[in-house]
Amino acid sequence: MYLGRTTLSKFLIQQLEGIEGASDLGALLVDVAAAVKAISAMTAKGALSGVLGALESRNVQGERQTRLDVMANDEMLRSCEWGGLLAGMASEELEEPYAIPGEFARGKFLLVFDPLDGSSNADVNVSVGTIFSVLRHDQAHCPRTGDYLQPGRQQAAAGYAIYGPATMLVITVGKGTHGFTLDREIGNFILTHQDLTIPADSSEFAINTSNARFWEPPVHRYVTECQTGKSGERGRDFNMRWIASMVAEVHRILIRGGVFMYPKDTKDPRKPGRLRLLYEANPISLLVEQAGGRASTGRQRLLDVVPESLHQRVPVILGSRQEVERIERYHGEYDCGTDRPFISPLFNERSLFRPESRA
Ligand code: AFP
Repeated sequence: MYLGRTTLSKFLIQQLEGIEGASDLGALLVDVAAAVKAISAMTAKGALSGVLGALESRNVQGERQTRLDVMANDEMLRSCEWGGLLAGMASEELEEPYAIPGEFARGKFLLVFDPLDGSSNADVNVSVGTIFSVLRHDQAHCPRTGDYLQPGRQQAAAGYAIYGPATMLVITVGKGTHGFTLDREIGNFILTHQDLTIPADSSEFAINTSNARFWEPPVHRYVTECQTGKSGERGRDFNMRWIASMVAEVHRILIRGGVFMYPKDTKDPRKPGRLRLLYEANPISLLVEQAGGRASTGRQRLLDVVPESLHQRVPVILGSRQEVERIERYHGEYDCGTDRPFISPLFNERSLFRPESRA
């Protein structure tokens, strides 16, 4: 394939050879790409679009919706509902799954998405994105919520768009992770990053450190070691990033390595993490694994988590394999109590986490 010349459609024809439902899956990804082009045009207008800012409404997460959230959601539904490729859709912005209107034929895939991840950043002109996951539904019945609750390892395809200085589409159909850059002059996505590969090792981590007092000890142990750098356990200095747009963090990791953490914390005991499993963690985890990285809850491979509800949240630790393996090891040592010599004194006296409260 030629970088800088191969279009998304041409690449998909070759990539999907031998995959079940190849032509419909390829056509669906082209429909998603069309939606992404329209969302890119919306976000590129910035304040000129008159759609920045938050609405009074809140989504099922209880989070304030932005006008762009709603418009991006509508765009995904309108672009993908009519092609006869989908049995149904689910979105971060919709409490219940979206039924394909009666006038359109139904297909054998489910599309699950976060239409505008990081949308709170749109007002300050920081990169945002669309994250999507494709599941199979080859049952005769209309999909019910339970049909969406498939572990991430069953995804037929996954991807994200990042609306940054350039608009890019990064996808996998299970044969590696590949990046396409939007050429606005011809309105086409062109292959620019074939077979993205995450370096196994890294000295860059991303986490919202304002939540440190709510973290479990293994996360605190890992971050403290990164912060003590050369003079500590790791013997080398680390760099930190936090953009508050998962898509932007993940894109950086796919290009140059690193680890992204939104771990389990005690900030809101009802929520085992901030990020949603079906339309954030699962598609991103498939892309990361297909690029040679690792994606974990800290205690389990993310793609093996069996969903229990449509908007379920999950702890997310992903990126460079060796760093994620180290964090998993720290969770294991904590859970079986062999981490005592390593954890910060903070967790000895005044700890939120006393041994009897071990996970
Ligand atoms: P929004 O879509 O509500 O802006 O949330 C973005 C996000 O889900 C994810 O993309 C970021 O990594 C994370 O939240 C940022 O969370 P903090 O606001 O706690 O930093």
